[in-house]
Amino acid sequence: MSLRNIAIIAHVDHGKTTLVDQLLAQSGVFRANEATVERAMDSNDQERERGITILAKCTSVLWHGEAGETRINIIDTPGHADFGGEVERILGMVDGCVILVDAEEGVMPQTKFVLGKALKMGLRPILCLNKVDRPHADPDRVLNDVFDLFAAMGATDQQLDFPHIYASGKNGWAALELDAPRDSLAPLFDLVVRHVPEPKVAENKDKLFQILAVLIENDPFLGRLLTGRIESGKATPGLPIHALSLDGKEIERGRITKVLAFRGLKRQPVDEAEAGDIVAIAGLSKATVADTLCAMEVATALPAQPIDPPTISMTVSVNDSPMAGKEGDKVQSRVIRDRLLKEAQSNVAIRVTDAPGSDAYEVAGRGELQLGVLIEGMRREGFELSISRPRVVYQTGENGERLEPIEDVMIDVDDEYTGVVIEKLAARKAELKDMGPSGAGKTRINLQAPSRSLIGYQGEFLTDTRGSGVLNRVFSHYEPYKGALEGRRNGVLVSNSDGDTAAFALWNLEDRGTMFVGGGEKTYQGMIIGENAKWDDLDVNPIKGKQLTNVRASGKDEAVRLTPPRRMTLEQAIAYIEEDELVEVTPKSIRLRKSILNPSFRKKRVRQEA
Ligand SMILES: Nc1nc2c(ncn2[C@@H]2O[C@H](COP(=O)(O)OP(=O)(O)OP(=O)(O)O)[C@@H](O)[C@H]2O)c(=O)[nH]1
Ligand SMILES: [Mg+2]
Repeated sequence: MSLRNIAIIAHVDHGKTTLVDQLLAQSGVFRANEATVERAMDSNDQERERGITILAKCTSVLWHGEAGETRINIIDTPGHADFGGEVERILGMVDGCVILVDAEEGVMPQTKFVLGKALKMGLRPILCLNKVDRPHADPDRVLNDVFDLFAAMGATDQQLDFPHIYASGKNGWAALELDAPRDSLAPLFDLVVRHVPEPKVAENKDKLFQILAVLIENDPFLGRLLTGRIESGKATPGLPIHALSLDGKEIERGRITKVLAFRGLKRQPVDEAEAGDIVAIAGLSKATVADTLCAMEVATALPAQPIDPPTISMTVSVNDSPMAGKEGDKVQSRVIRDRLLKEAQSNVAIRVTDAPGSDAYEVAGRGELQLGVLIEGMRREGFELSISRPRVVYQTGENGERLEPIEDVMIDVDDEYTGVVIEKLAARKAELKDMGPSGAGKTRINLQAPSRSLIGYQGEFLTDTRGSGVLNRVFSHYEPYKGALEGRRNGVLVSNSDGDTAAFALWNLEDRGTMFVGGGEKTYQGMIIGENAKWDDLDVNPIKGKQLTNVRASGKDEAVRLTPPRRMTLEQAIAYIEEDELVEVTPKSIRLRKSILNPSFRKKRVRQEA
């Protein structure tokens, strides 16, 4: 039986996981009762809730097509830039890839990013113009754009001659021509089998065993599982192996305890797997991604892409607010530390170090969303934490100068909001690259901006564009530090007392700004309860209202009608706070606070020059 290894790559939400669902369904791996779950590969809670893929996952199908029977290993990759660090390593273990592009949205920043990686690895991608069913889909325009993109990215002649296919993953069809029948994904399966070569390494079957670990996870029963494509030899349970780091140092010795092959949504222990196949290996406990697992006789590591360095970090510390310990049961510094270290072991993109000060840890990762996912996960496990404002991780240039990460930003907005968006981003030291109409009264704006200036911008952007704008960003490169930036323009309203908020008191405060809390909620001195309409911070009393002698409304206290408070998600809260503020996270609440609760010890906010 022949074998193919492919990865599905695309910009976030262009339909990778949905397509994989249908590939699984049409190859018959679901039993009747399994077929009902949408995006079955997005199997963890946060993936399902957020509707995005966080972890790359492997699956495998048997396809009986025009070329007979073929096993196809398929890797579904995350499209969001925060989780894109693994894509390059994943592309290293496949022999082909399908690049999906939404036929309505067209080429997006992450399309460019993943295509660039694929071309660099020498792969010959298959272009899948997806979501052709969408009302404004224009697959031929998008095909042209992608061709230009291939050319602009220095594709070889062979790569430029890429095959393309039209599809609606959701509706389960693919077709080589727009007017061809739209009845199944068979044309895509057959194209993969025809166009993607068999794994080259398959000829190394009789050599010594070697595999490069590409994905890592922890299984409650089997312990650490390392997934990769067997580079040479055979994997069999019981085989003595050792793990070598990138530089060839031995990390540990052990034995393979299980070899797991991917079969649909399941993994199946097998007695043997050969060079070329993608499997998960159990048995080692220290080896990680980018390490080589190999027979004892092998002394050199396989070449690997080193792990990308983290770009942002934040301080995680114990919750020391007056409400500490009331809502969660994991509150001690030691428990937090153990949990963070455990995360860093199985998530190669996260780094944890002790932070200055007591009971605080520096957690670094690839973006606000990635860190948000970690904190949200901990919160659900019962943790209480304090989180600082994220900072970018600087690098040092050759001459000792400070370098900061710069991102490509691509924005689609209704024409009328173009002005405000450009103005805001210019103030954040973004450079306009180009802009132009993108159809239907929208403008597309391309910029480059320091990552630093984008922390917290998303929320403001949505407000400025009345929720109609779409902002995409992806890491580009490092540049010399661009100088200080203007901070948040508004100050905050800070509670000056402990107790429950009173509706009347809040009603009185409404003309000061926007409230973050409603009536009857717990508050404490130093807690941020709203945004001041002015630039400075204001200590206010949300507990006791002044006598409302001048109010002639319907009279009764209970009749006070409050504007609904602005509720922030965890990520929004983390992005909102300033240097001297914290987010208090518990299983039940997300509160904003001043790091110093007592106003007499707090530094006054200084006016930011506009
Ligand atoms: N109209 C239409 N919608 C689709 C199609 N395929 C997927 N979608 C929708 O697009 C959204 C994103 O789909 P996903 O499959 O999660 O996209 P993804 O590429 O896996 O996203 P990430 O893994 O987060 O990068 C979902 O709401 C799908 O229902 C399609 O062929 N047509
Ligand atoms: Mg997905």
